[in-house]
This record gives sequence, structure tokens and C-alpha cells, in this order.
Amino acid sequence: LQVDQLHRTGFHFQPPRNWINDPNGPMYYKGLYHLFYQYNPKGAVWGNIVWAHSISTDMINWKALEPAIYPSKPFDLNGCWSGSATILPGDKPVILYTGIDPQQRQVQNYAIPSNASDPFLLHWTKPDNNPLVVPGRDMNASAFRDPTTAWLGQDGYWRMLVGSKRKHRGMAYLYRSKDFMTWIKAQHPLHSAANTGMWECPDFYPVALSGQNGLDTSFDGKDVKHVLKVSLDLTRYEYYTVGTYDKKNDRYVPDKNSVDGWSGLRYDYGNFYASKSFFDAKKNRRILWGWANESDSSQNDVRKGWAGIQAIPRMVWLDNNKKQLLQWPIKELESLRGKTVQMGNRQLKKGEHVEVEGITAAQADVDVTFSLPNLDNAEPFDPSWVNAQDLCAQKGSKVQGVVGPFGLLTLASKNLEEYTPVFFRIFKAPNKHVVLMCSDARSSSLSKGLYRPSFAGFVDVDLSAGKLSLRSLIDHSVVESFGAGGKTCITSRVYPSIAVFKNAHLYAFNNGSETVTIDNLNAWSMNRPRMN
Ligand code: DQQ
Repeated sequence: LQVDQLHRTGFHFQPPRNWINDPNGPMYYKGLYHLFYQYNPKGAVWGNIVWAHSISTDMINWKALEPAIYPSKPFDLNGCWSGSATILPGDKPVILYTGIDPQQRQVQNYAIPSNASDPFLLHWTKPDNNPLVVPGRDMNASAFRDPTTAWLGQDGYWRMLVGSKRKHRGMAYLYRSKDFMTWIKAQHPLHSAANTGMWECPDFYPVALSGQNGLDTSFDGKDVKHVLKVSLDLTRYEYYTVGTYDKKNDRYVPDKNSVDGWSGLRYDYGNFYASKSFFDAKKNRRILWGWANESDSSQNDVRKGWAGIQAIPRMVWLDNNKKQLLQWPIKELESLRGKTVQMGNRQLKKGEHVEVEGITAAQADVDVTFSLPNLDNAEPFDPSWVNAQDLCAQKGSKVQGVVGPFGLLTLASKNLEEYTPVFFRIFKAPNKHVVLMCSDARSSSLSKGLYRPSFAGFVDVDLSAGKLSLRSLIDHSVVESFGAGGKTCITSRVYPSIAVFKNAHLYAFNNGSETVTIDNLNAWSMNRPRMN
């Protein structure tokens, strides 16, 4: 089978061919990182799903192993869907996953390593006491899936969540078990929210109140908050809340200003779904994996012979303001940095764009800090602008403003027939400024039939120091951007027709009437890791 290389990524996780979706069961075990993922061994569309398996020492270079879990028993004959790993005391990994049974019910199964002393965890056994959990009579058997990593309470009971819905209410059912085998549903779900629909791939974990260190999912101590993330299949985006885990009642309560639903916080305001985090005991951090689907037609996916990538693994921790998370590409990514160019103290006047020359602009890492002008003249913010993506569609990179739009033109052709702008616009509201961050795919390609959203999110950042930073990971058909040190992240899939390989360029630009200054810009050509 020919695989079309034109838009394949250089350093993002992907197998040699075929369809991939959700990251599954990520873990660190005996010196190796494991990543499993939903995979179709037979083609570039969703179907025939197995758990493909890769291992790594750094989460950047990967070696593919054979699929770990695939349909073979009555309790998963019609599919091996998403799930999570838990490392039990005594360093014993166990995977919980959703199987589709002969009646098309979604049931929760477990699998254990066939050979406990094999660090590759090559073969997995699905014992005969599966399934562990079946949907109750009063539950929706076709909306009951994606078990989380389990956590251990002080009472000696394990807990796990299973995503579901009841009519239009999204639900995170809570199950408890003493021995990891017999699971009893708690009377109340851990949390639920009206009108959010099916909650896919829930994730629930503690975060430290300060510092960047991660915590084991079972951590039980002071000075923590909890995070609950869910993926909404209706709208194909995720949101999370920051809140308190009431251990006495086994209920999660989001903080007052942390809202459920469409206006909630997102890990990523672009193409990033079915994400899952894990505690990396090697480096004491929490790592987040997320899937970035194609934005091309499925006919083109089939013609290309592949579909889907995993976003670069990110470290996640609680922001100092304790209201949101911060995310940053893992440090190990920097091992791929090659040739570098630097720019400093370069003014960008109204309408100006300046090329960042000398690197492979189609496969690059760029990190820039801008110095802002006086914000007194910033455009007034209209309080009816509640939806960032609509605002970005209305005020794209070409609509001149006062402070901004300014930022980067990634994957740009020489004469700007094609470019994916990643930029900020700053507005003035009573007593504060509102920062909009956009990654606008509308001008990304001359090709037809692509999904070209104007992805955007607001950035809750303090501008009193007069600086704003942006990092973008550019990789042929993906632009993954981190605003203000990881406060707002946007991943977008784009398919330039001219701005490919050596014909891709990178620019910094300003389309605001006020001059902004590139305080410091570093850009690197990125090398290719060993990839499966
Ligand atoms: N993908 C899996 C499901 C999950 C969905 C099936 C999310 O388990 O709910 O491939 O993308």
C-alpha cells in the first residue's frame, strides 16, 4: 500500500499507515513509556479497532510492538475500545477497557500482562472472569464506556469512572471495588451535567496547588485540587473543570467559576480529542496525550493511506491563579531541535511581516515573546462576544485592529497565497484587557473540500509586564500552539498545496495600527525521531 507522504508529520506520533484515534492506557513502567491507541489494522477509516502498542524511553522516539488487545473473547468480540492503565501495588499494571459484546453492549473488561517480568509488556491476557462491569438495566448500554485510571481511597476501596449519559445529561458513573475484580456502582455518579450529552473518555486526577510536579492519581493529601475532563461526542470538543473532590461523599464539586459545558475550559481550543493523562513517576509530572483527527475528507484519508496523529505529549499543572491548568510540550521534544535562528528587538509596524529565515519552516519549533504597545487605545471589547471562535471568524488576521492582530504566519507560501496565522488580538474591557488567541485555517490551503475552522480561545493573562508569548510546533499538516506559556492551546490540522517542504515559509506579522516588537524569537528546524 502506497502511503502519501506530502502531509505526513515529521515528529508527531503516528504509525506507518492506517487510521488511529484515542490514546489509551499511557503509563510509565520499568523504565519505559507505553502508549496504546485505537487503531484500524485494515485501513485509513475508523473500524476493526484494536489497541496498537508502542514503547519509548522519551515519548519522542517510538518503537512499534504488535497490537496488545484485540477482539478475541465474547466480551470484546465486537470491539476493543478506549480505556486506561492502573499500576497496582507491587508494580502490577492492569488495563481497564471497554469491550463491545455480542449484544452490542458496552462492558468494562480488564487485561493483565501475560509475563510480569517482560518490561515490553508485549502480551496481554484477558482472564475469564471478564467482563468486570456490565451496564445495569436502567442504564444506556450503548453509552457506557472508557473507564479511567483507578484510584485507591483510604478505606481500601478502588474507584474508577465510566463515561455515560442519561437522556441529555452527561454522567461519570463511579464504581468501587476492594479487590479490583468485583465492582459496585455508587449510588451517585461522581459528577454529571445537564445538556452535555455523552461523556466520552473521562479523566479525573489531583493537581498540586503550587509548583509543576504531578501527583499520582491515588494521591491522598493536602494542598490539592482535582480536575475532571470529559470529551463531548455531540460537538467533538473536550472541557475540564477545576474543583474539589469530596472524599467523604465521593462527589466532585467544580469550583464556583469553573463551569460545565460549552463555555468551560478546554485543554485545547482546536482539534484535540479523547485525551488522557497519566502520572509519570520517572519525572514526577503529569503528562497529557490527545488525538488530533484529520480535517481532510475521508476519501483523501483513504487515498493517503493514513489518518490521525497524537499531539505532542504535554506536561500539565495548575496555574498560580488556581483557576485553570497550564500545559507545555514535554522537555524531551527539545532533543529534536536542530538548526536555530534568533531575532531580537525587532519592531513590527502596521501591516508589516518579517520572514524567519534559515530553518525548515515546514517542520519547526518557534518560540516568540512580543513586547506590547500602550494598551490604552485598544479596541473596546463588546460583551456580546462570548464565543471566541465566532470572534476569530469575524476578526481574522487580515482585519486591521489597534493592538493586533499580531503573531506568526505558519506554513506560508512565499506570496501568501496560503498561510495559517496564529495570532493575538487585544481588546479593552472595563478594568481589564481581553486577549483573543486564534489559529485560523481559512487561508491555510488552496485545495478544496477541507474543514477550515477559525479556532480560537480567550487567554486569561496578566499583561502588566507588557509581554505576551507564543510557541508553535509546526509539522507539515499540524500547527500546535501554546499562548502565554501554555494558558491557551490550539491545535489545527491544515493541508497546504504550495507551502510544503522547502516552499513553506514562516513569518512574524502585525496587522494592528500600534507597533508591536519582537522581544525575542527563537526558531529551530526539527529533526525526525525514530517513529514506529
Ligand atoms: N473512541 C472510542 C470510544 C470512545 C471514542 C472508540 C472517543 O471508546 O468513546 O474508538 O473518540
